[in-house]
Parts: sequence; structure tokens; C-alpha cells
Amino acid sequence: MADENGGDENGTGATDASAKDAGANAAPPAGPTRAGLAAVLGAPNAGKSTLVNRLAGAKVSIVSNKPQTTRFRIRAILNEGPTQVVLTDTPGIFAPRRRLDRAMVAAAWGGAQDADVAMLVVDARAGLTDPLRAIIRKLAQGTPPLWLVLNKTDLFDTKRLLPLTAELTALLSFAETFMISAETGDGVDRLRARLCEAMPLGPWLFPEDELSDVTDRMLAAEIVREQILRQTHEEVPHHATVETESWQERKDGSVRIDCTIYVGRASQKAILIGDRGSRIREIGQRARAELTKLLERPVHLFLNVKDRPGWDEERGRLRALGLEDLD
Ligand SMILES: Nc1nc2c(ncn2[C@@H]2O[C@H](COP(=O)(O)OP(=O)(O)OP(=O)(O)O)[C@@H](O)[C@H]2O)c(=O)[nH]1
Ligand SMILES: [Mg+2]
Repeated sequence: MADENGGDENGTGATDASAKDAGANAAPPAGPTRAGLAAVLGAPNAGKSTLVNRLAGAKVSIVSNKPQTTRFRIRAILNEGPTQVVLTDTPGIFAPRRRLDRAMVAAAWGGAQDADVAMLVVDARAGLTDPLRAIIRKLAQGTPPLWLVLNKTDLFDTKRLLPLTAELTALLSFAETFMISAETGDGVDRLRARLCEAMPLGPWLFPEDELSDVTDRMLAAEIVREQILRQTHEEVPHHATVETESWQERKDGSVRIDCTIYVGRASQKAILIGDRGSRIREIGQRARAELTKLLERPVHLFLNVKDRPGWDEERGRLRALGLEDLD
């Protein structure tokens, strides 16, 4: 299940003036400040987004038990004392096939390029899998200082981590190694503290009240997609994309949000809608509840499902996701 730590904070970030609960630590102090970029990389499903949310103390990036949940780079901003850490969550890295997949993997590698620290998050229970080997081979070609983050330690006896750590460090040298559970928060405080220490001296990169670079419109689409990932199976989640079509502020302080869900086939549309609309109703209800919490105001959410074969090869759809053209 998703970790909704800090779910009652304003997780919308962006430039929205409603990002008022950025925390007591928000204002940069008068003395010298530190700021830098910390990228989170790894195979799909390693727990990268769970970790980013945990480090930032707010739900910024969606989480599900299905691989390839994150599709584009998401920045979450962690302000602690004099230090600002800009965390970059990235899509899991895997062997891409579709244009969408290629753009996702390119976004992941792009996230590491300018970072001051790159954290390789490993699902330690899964161990040294083939996708992880491929990532390590690529990382060996050179990246920023690399930290190894062995995740999901709540799932097994941590004694079993020693052979895995030895195996990984024989393949690649890591400046630091951490053993954590992003889900329970175990070990995350030490990682957060070390990240803060590793940031270079310099002015903050984002205003103190910003929590992420995800706009409210993008957040709405992502929260709907999170429910699709959780409530449908097999091919449907990976062949669905969500776009926020309209956003209307109402006088009573509520907001009306209209989202379109594109799927690859009519059969997927039927699954998504469900028996007499039951599935889409449930998706809408849960997404609405989550958005009401994150946006801290009443939300009216309207979902429209369209089948659009080949959307995952369409440049316009990828651009709507914030992914760039590759060719
Ligand atoms: N038990 C346990 N589960 C975890 C932990 N961290 C993440 N998970 C679960 O692992 C699954 C994947 O987590 P995500 O954070 O979406 O993983 P990700 O690496 O961002 O995945 P992609 O975006 O698909 O690349 C979810 O079901 C999480 O709840 C952990 O420390 N312990
Ligand atoms: Mg993710």
C-alpha cells in the first residue's frame, strides 16, 4: 500500500499560493545556506517514490505495487535548517519498447546528470536482478557520487543484506551505503541527515514555500492514475494515461476538475468502466477523497474515458506528461 505519510500536509507544491503548510522549517536562515540536487534512481518498484515522499514529508509522487508507476521526473523539495535538498524522483529503469517507455527511461537517466548525489535504490528483497545489473553497468560509465540505498528492510532479516551488499559493491563503488525501509521510515532519518550534509554551499534553488514542481493539474491526473493502478490489473494500468482537461475554481472555494483517461483499446475501456460504471465510480470516489485532502478544499471530479489506440506512441500525449520527444 502507499505510504501516505504527511498526507494531511499540502502535497500540491507548485506555485500554488495554497502551499502554505510547507512546515516550520521553511524560511531559510540568515547565515550561510546549502542547496543541491539529489537524484533517486533504480529499477521499477524499488520504492523510489515511497522514499522521496518519506524524505520530503509529503505525498508528492504516486506509489503503487505495479512496476512503472512513475512516468516522469518529479522534484520534491526538502528544507531542513539552512539546507535545501531538491530530490528528483525518476521512472524505474527497464528495457524500453514503446515510445512512452523510451521517454520514461531517458527521463530517469536525465535526472541523474546534474545531481550532487545519485542514490541507487534497490529492493533488497528482490536482490541483484537482471534489470538492476543493467542499471549498474550503465552507472559504471560515470555519474555523480553514488550512494547505495538498500530498501524494504522491514520485509526480511537484515543479516541477509551482507551478501547482497558485498555483491553490489564488488560491481560498483558507492560512496555510502544505507539500509532503510521507506515504508516504515526506518533508517531514513540518517539518510536525510547525510543528504543535508552532502549539499554544497549556495543559495536555495526554490522558494521556501514550494514543496514540489508538480502543478495542481498534474497532481490531479496523477492521483487518478494512482487509483487506476490500484484498482485495475494486467494490461490496463500500463495502457492508460490521464490528462486534466479543465480546472475551474468556484466561488464557494471548491474546484471542479475534469480529467480524461485514455486507454489503448475498447476492451480496456470496458474494464475501466466496469459493471454499470462501478469501477470508474470507485476510482473517481477514491481519487476525489485523496485530492480533497491534498488540495485542502472540496473537489468535484469528473472522469471521461476514451479509447485511443496508439496513444503511447503519440508525441502530444507524451508532451502532456511532461516527457520530451526523443526523435
Ligand atoms: N514492505 C515495504 N514495501 C515498500 C517499501 N518501499 C516501497 N514499498 C512498496 O513497494 C511498491 C513500489 O513502491 P514505489 O515507491 O511505487 O516504487 P518505485 O521505485 O517508485 O516504482 P516505479 O515508479 O514503478 O519505478 C509499493 O507497493 C510500495 O508500497 C518498504 O520499505 N517496505
Ligand atoms: Mg515511482
